[in-house]
Parts: sequence; C-alpha cells; structure tokens
Amino acid sequence: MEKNHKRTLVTCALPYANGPVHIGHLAGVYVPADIYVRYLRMRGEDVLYVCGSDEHGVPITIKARQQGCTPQDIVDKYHGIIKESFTGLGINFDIYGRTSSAVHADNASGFFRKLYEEGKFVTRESEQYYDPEAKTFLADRYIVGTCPKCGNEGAYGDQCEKCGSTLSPEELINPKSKLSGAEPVKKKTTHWYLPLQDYEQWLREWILEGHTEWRPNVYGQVKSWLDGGLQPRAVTRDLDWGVPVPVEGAEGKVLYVWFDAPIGYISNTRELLPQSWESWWKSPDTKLVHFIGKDNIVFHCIVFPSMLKAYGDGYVLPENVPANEFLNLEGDKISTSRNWAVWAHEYLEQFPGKEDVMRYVLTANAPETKDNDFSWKDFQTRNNSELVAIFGNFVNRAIVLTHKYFEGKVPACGELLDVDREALAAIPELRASLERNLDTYHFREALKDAMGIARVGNKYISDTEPWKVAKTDMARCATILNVSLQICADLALAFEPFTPFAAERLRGMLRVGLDAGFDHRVGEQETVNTYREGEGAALHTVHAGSVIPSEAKESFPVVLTWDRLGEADLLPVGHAIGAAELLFAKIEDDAIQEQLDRLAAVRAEREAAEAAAAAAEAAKRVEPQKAECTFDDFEKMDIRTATVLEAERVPKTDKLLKLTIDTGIDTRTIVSGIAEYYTPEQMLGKQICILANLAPRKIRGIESKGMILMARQGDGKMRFITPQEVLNNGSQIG
Ligand code: B3M
Ligand code: ZN
Repeated sequence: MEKNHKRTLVTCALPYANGPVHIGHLAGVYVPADIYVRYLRMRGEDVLYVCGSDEHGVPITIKARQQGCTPQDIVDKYHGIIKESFTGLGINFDIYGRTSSAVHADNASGFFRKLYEEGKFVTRESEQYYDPEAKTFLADRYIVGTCPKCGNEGAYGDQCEKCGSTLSPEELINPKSKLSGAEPVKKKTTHWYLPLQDYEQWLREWILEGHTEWRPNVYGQVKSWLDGGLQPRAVTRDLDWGVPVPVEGAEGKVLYVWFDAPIGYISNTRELLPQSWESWWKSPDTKLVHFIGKDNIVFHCIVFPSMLKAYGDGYVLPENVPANEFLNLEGDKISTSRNWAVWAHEYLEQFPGKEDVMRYVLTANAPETKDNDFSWKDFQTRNNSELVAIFGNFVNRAIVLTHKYFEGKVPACGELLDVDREALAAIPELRASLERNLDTYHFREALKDAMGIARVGNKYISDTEPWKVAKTDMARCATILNVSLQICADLALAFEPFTPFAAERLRGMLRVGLDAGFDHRVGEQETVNTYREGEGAALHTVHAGSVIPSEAKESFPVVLTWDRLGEADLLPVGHAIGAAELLFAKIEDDAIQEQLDRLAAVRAEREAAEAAAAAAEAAKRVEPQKAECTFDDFEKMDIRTATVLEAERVPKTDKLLKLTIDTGIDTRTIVSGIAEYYTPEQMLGKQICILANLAPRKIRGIESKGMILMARQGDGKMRFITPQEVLNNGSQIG
C-alpha cells in the first residue's frame, strides 16, 4: 500500500435528514467506507472518519409542509434515526454532525464570505417564480401544474413524476403555487454564482491527467461534464431554510444546499477537533477520500474541489472518490417516496443480531461498477450457504473438536503434511489479494478473498476429518486442529472490516484481543473520562483529543494484529480458547416471506394508487362530439322514463343484466351491458331513461326491446340516467 501520506481523512456523503437511510445508501456509500476505515486502522493508519446529516434543501421544507411542522422538526427526527442506524450497523464515525449546527452555520457563512470578499463569485439577475400571496420565491418543486407531455395535473415545476419528463416551470400548463394556490408571477432576483468554467483547465489537469486511476464511472462522468463545458453554478437560493447568505442585501436568501453541504465535512471536523482540524484539511500529508453515490460525483469532483481551489489556504483535494452505482430492490428502483426500500432502522429491529449479514450481503452485491439488485432470497441464501455453512461451520467444528479432544487448549502441531502446508500457504496469498483489493476500493473482490480463507479452512477440516483421525492418531488430530485454529484466528482478522460483530465474537471464542489501531477519536471538546476495555477490565481515563484503543488488550493474553494475518502461529500451543457459539444462525423461509409480503403490500398499494390516479385521469377525458345530426333524426327517437320491476344476471355472461321494466306503455324486457357497474339488487325499483322505439333484438336468446340510456365517462365507467324527481313511467324525454 503506497504510503505518501501520514493520515487519511475519510468522508461519507451526508445523508439528507428528510427520511431514514435504506440499503441503497448503505451499499452505495456507508458499508464500503466503513470497511475501508476499519481496514486502514487495522493496518495502523491514522484515520479520521467524518459524516453527518445534510439538513438543508427544498425537499426538507416540502416534507415539513406536508407534515405541518417545521424543517427543524423534520431534521431533528431523522438525524436521530439515521445516526442510530449507522451505530446499529457498526458504522462508527468519529463524528456524525449536522448542517443545522451553529458550528456549520458559522463555518459555511465564513467560507462564503471569504470567496465573496475576494470576488470569486459572479452575480446574475434572473427572473424567478414568486408567490404573490405567500410573498416568497418558489423553488421549481413548489410549482405544480399540468404536464404538457402527459396531461398529469399534478406535475411539478422540475419534473412530472407520472411520465418522468424533466420540466421547467415555464412548460407547465396552468401553473399554481403549492404554497398558496396562487398563480406564480415572475420576479427579478439576484444570486451569486461560482464561475466553474474558470476552473475547467485546472480540473482537467488535476483529474483527467492526474487521476486516471479513478473508477471508470467517476472518471467518465467528470470527463463528460468537462467536455460539455462548465457553466456558472448558483451558490445561493431564495429560501427561508438554510444558512443565511452573510452579505448586505441578501435578506431571504440562503446558501444553496450543494454549496453548504460539502462544507459540512469541514464543519464536522472543526466541531470534533476545534484545535487540530486544519492538520487534516490543510496538510499535504493528508489523503482525502470521499465515499459517495454516483449522483453526487459532480459535486465532489467538480463543484466542491473548485470551491476549495477558489478558497485557497491549502485545502486538500480528494485522492480518490470511489463512487458506487445504485442498488435496486427486488428488481425495482429503491424509492423513499414510494416506500420501496429496506430501511436500515427497520432491518435492525426485524433482524436483531444480524447486522453483519446485511453488511456482508450488501458488500457481496455492491454496485461498484454497475447498478445491482438486492433480493431477500439472495440475502437468505448467502447467509445460510456462505456465512453459516462455510464460515460458521468451519469455526464451530474447529472449536468444538478442540474442546472434545484437547480440553479447549490449542494442541501441539506435529509434522506437517502436504495438505497442511497447502492450506497454510493459501492464507498469505489470499491476504495479499485482500490487501490489494481493499487498497484499491474493490470491496466485493476483497470480500471474496476473506471468504476464500473460510473456504480453505472448511475444505481443510472436511478433507482431513480430525474426528476420524482421533480414533487412531491423536497427534495427527492435534496437528489438524492446531492448523484449523490458526485459520480461525486469520478469519477473526480478515473479517473485522466486513463483519465486525462476528469477528469480535470469534475473537472472544478464541480468547484473543485485537489491536485495530483504535475505534474512536475522542473529540477535543469531549472529555471522555472513562471507558471500559473489554469486560472485566478496569475503567480507563482518556484525555480529550486522544484515541480510544479498539479492544481489550489486558483481558486477553494474545492480541492479534493485521500484520500477522497468515502466519502459522497466531495462537500459541496451550492457549485456552472459549466455548463455541454459533457465529451465524440460519435464516428461515418465514422470515424472508414476511419481508416479501411487506414489499408485495407496498407494491399493491402503489399499483392501486396508480390505477386510481389513471382512472381519475381517464375519467376526465371527454370523447369528441359525433357528426352533426338533423332535428328530424332526433325526432325519430322516442325516449321515455321507465321503472325496473325485476333484474337478474344473464347466465354465462359477466356484463349482461336482464331487466323487466314498466315503460308506462307496457311491461317489457331489456338486456343491458351494465352488470360490471350494477348488481341486479341495485337496479330494482330504479327509474331510468330508455330509448323505447329501438328495434327489438335477440341478445343471448333473450328478446330485448329498447335500450337503457347510460352516461359513459372517460374511464369507460357507465352510469344510468335518472330524472331529478320521480316522474310517471312513459314520460317523454326530448
Ligand atoms: N445530501 C445526499 C444525496 O444526494 C447528499 C449528499 C451531500 S454530501 C456533501 O442523496
Ligand atoms: Zn407527464
């Protein structure tokens, strides 16, 4: 691993605090970042791990309006849920801050002010839509109207969610403000812009020439943005929620969320390390890595670097931006608004103790080079046939047999045979590949390497069958179990980045500690005066700014370190191991079916809503007028009132009712195609209107004399016509 840096600063995209995080966020950003940070720390790297909630932006204000509360209420609710979700999944940032914090407001406005005072912005006057009643400018999303493409009356000023068209407010038919319903008017407003085009050449040199090693999806997207020519980018907005623009004459304006959010990385660092944050952000010895999803590439590779370049002051630029593609769910795009997601906090509630399984499956299916899919069946299969049947099964056999034959102590290793040497020799090779893949952000491949160690162990113990050998050659059995236990210790190291909970449980079974650099950097404001290192150990005092060791050292006689991964004597002979526990438990079909049923219900609800919306739309459709007719044509028709005396379904048909009606002239039968809309019971006694002198016709063998007049709306639904008051049967209609 190249070492041209002294420390690594890892940031993760700040999740919008307008909803919980779901498996798409985890797969895209947070699980890979956590694997990387844990790995670097195990290799002794000094790492700072920063994230936090992104609490500004129009979607949050829309959600607040929808829920009749304030934007602060929304972000307070979801900031907590998101933070707990990360902790629950073992994603332990050094700080998980928030952009509604005072530290960020101060930092972001100071950042803006410096650029403003140094003339790095240009201003532009433009005409924006304004709500004359609510007396506020309207973001595109706050304008609704009829989509010019599909007629959807609920289209937004930026997009029609029905036909997916990207729109501008000008295209909307009959635009209305979502706030007051008033018709929006155009009003002049001035905003500040960062002239990105001024940084185009520099970005080309820095990225297209200097970072050809970046992932193709990232490099390619940056190249197409640069080839397309960069435009000035607005850095302020007319909105009442956000960091106020700190200059005269900017009342009612805030920093654009994508200007303020990346500065949040710096603000969160300042909050944690008010004295030493610059040693991270402004030192050439810092390696900066941004973990993001593909929809954030332009902001992290073009906009934010240009902001830092404009600011100067030696800010570091990202060494890499390993952006993932998107994860789909059961073949469908994950969608917060359509509740088509597996929410992290719900997963933790519904699958207690299976935090690692989700981390494992999301890594195994990580959308690193292309969109990928999560299915509950695959989740169950990977847990049962990989984690349980290979990793867990191997560890369990090695530990159980050591207790069975050697009183739970690591037995002596006798003469090695080829089968032993092959197994032991495979581990360093897998470690080398594991490190290569982790160093280059190939986490899916890295997980295969770690799982490769488990496969080696499982095959070794299956091939050597120590439970049989024990009957005749206890020394040989000892050698086999010694080798097996060394491989178990390798797994306790190799899986720490991927499945930290299981790795820790395995180390507990092996009675070994872990020196993983450290788990948590103590904030300079934070005076953590006590922490417990492993159960039973004494309380320790740490001072602000120091770091807390990752795990018990004193309470275990053996401490594992990453650099010993693959050595043949991690566990010394005679070392007492703990009792075997199940590392992973099988996941039964019913648990999966419950999840599939939940998604099916979500899908059914959505489809019903879509069908209802489509029907409502269709109902509004009006058939064009027929060709002109003459008064004489009309005069020929004899339309009368009549009352239904009897009604029954016509056998073997879905659409026909046979009605016996009193026309005031006679009692007759009419067969009518209204069974889809009315039951016989509903028709009994109703006064209807009929075309009495329509020539009789046989329908399904029944003579039908006349036709009931029905009103048909655009969706094809039919309704019979009844006079406003009960009239005599036979009353003439004309
Ligand atoms: N809040 C996340 C998103 O676009 C966005 C990331 C900000 S990172 C500075 O989903
Ligand atoms: Zn549309």
